[in-house]
Amino acid sequence: MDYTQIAIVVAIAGLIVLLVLIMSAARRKARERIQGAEQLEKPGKQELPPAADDDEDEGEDEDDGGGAAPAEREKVVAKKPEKPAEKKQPEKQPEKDAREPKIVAGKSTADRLDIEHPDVKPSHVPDKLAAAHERSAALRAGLAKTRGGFIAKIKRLFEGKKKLDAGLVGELEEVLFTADIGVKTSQRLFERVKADLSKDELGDADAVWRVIKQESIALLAADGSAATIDYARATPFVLLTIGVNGAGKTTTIGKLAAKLSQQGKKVVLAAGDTFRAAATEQLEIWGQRTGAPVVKGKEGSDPSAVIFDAIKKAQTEGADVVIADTAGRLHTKTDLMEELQKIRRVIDKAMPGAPHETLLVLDATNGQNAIQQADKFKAAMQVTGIVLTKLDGTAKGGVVLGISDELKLPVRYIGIGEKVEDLRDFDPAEFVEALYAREEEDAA
Ligand SMILES: Nc1nc2c(ncn2[C@@H]2O[C@H](COP(=O)(O)OP(=O)(O)O)[C@@H](O)[C@H]2O)c(=O)[nH]1
Ligand SMILES: [Mg+2]
Repeated sequence: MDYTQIAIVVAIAGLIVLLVLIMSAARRKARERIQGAEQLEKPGKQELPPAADDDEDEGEDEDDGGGAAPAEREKVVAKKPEKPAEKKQPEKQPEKDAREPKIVAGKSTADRLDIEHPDVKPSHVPDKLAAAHERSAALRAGLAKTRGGFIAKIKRLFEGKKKLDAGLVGELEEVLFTADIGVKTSQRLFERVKADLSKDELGDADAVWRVIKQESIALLAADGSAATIDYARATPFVLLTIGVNGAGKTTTIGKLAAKLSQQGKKVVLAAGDTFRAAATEQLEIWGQRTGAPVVKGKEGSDPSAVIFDAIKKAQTEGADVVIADTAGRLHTKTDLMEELQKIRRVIDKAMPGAPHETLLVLDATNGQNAIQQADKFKAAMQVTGIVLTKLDGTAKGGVVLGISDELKLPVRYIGIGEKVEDLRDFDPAEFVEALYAREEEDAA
């Protein structure tokens, strides 16, 4: 019987031990579940850089399961408040994530407002707008002196007047004719204004401005001024620059080489101004800046031969564009025009059909003299386009109207400063807007 009692006691003790074991296992499982839930409450935790503290905590928790000492428990409890603090950052994440799909849906005004949040705006859009704004502001600044000249005079005529009287029409005629637009072109502009005025008896000042602007754009856009040069038309595309000394040929070539290189075109420069050693050096500096090789000859050597070599080099190396510089003045015994004609013939020998563009470079500060110069060059050479430089340094920018109207040649580029970006494709509408810009726009 004693044995039976002992067996019962042992069985009860075994049961108790088993019960204790089951309970502690259940407790551990319950704690694991709570911890799992806490982990789930921290979305994006995996994306965060692993925090060393977290790892240590987990290690301690595991030890707890094996029966942690009270001191250790306290440590764990003391560490707990850190968790909500850590959670603060990830908690923001879902808010942001939730906002993004809302924007896609774009249902409410609030959502649309969210679209305008700087984080969400496509970054290139404001950049492009800012660049365009900068471009037109630079052009306006470049034309400020011209605007202060005849444009300001016209504006003063209209000040405080809504209607034009006969006296004012006469004054307008005078201002136009004394501007550097040129007699013929001024007449054309004025006739147009008068014709429009006669329709409505006396037109208002705004209408006159509109007519002058429209007629200016029409003048400038004629003869293909709006068309830019198609450099892909030939390979290599041969561009010859001509013009008097100091007009800005070499500078324009350098700026153009920079622009074309930026577009990924391979450019070869020909130092065709062999008259002065300094001219070649000037071109070489641009060559170094833009990475374009410069073909040169000795001082006083045959410019035709230098340009011929440059075209051959471009052909063998697969270059896209050859830009040839020329002298603007020669030894008195040599005629510049004859020399240029020879250059032209030799270029055609090097590559039949070339040059593909002959740009006459004119200095805007010369005003009406630029038109007279152009007439001489045009008589000797097949000029295909005009580059008008130094518009930034003169009040005579109106000459561009006369050049377009009288020479019947497209203005390809304009120079409004000495930096690369100051050589601009000529856009008649953009130019006229900048030329007649109001003072408020200047301040902007
Ligand atoms: N302000 C201004 N200066 C210019 C412009 N284009 C050329 N120049 C300057 O005019 C001067 C003569 O230019 P250059 O290219 O040597 O004339 P080239 O003799 O025809 O080759 C240089 O000092 C240039 O920096 C322009 O658009 N604006
Ligand atoms: Mg030069």
